[in-house]
Amino acid sequence: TYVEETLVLVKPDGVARNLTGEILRRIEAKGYQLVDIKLIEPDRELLASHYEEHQGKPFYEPLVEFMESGPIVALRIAGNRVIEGFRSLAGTTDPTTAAPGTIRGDLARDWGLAVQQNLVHGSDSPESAQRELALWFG
Ligand code: DAT
Ligand code: MG
Repeated sequence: TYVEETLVLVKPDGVARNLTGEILRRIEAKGYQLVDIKLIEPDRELLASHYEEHQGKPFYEPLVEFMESGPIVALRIAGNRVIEGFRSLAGTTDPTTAAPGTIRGDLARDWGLAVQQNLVHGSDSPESAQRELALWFG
């Protein structure tokens, strides 16, 4: 086995729609361990650092504004290959085409609205996970 940790964020749409429990249920049902959890309203500095790879892209400003629009639940979870595994649970970035059975595919609404309203974030590599866990959990 290859136990690792990843950062999951329940984004403002997930918290506002009372989906935190459903998302955590799916994480626990998969067998991942909850290591830490907190409700947080991140400042722009934290968000800029979190999304630094996307700075300058056309969707960056709307993304950061959306992430500032309400509280976020940050989760530190552990498990065998959990970084890749959680992204598989989450589904692809665009909820419109995310597969059924995934968090985004089942629960993210297609309102013809923005792609950023896709309920969750999950780190995409061991390096990102380490960096993002330090940012959100210190
Ligand atoms: P992911 O969250 O699946 O890792 P990402 O890191 O490429 O996706 O992008 C970060 C977030 O930015 C993503 O959750 C939603 C938003 N986003 C990505 N691509 C977008 C696009 N083409 N238009 C609008 N928002 C986008
Ligand atoms: Mg990403």
